Amino acid sequence: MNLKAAIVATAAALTLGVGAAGCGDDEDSSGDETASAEEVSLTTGDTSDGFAWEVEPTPTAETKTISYTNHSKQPHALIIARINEGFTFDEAYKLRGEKGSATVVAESDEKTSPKPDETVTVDVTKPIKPGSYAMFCPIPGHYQQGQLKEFEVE
Ligand SMILES: [Cu+2]
Repeated sequence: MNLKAAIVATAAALTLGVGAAGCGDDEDSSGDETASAEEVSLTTGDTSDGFAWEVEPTPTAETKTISYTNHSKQPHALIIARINEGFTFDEAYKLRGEKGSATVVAESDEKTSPKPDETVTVDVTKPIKPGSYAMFCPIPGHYQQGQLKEFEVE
């Protein structure tokens, strides 16, 4: 009886220990800012007043693919575009990237626009040259509710 209790307790402690170690490892790898940005993770989800939009790490000239996970209850899409000089992101969005306002470097299509609880891979199809970029969901109203990250590439 006592022995059995001890074994159960030991097993529980081991399980906890493994769990804690696993967590620590995850934090180490995701927090490594010097790691390659070849694959960028993008996670979206619903919040009380819009959408979450977590990008890790920030894309660089080396970025080749975006792993896009949708925890939201509705489908989403993705565009990464260089916003050309003389235009703000809002202006380029209204112009749909026309009139030289933006250059799309990655864009999800029917297959790579994630439905709820889906993870897809979106490829970068044009060189990410130095400049100002926006990474956003092009579905009307969505970037205004949080699905937007603006970043610079040196
Ligand atoms: Cu969206």
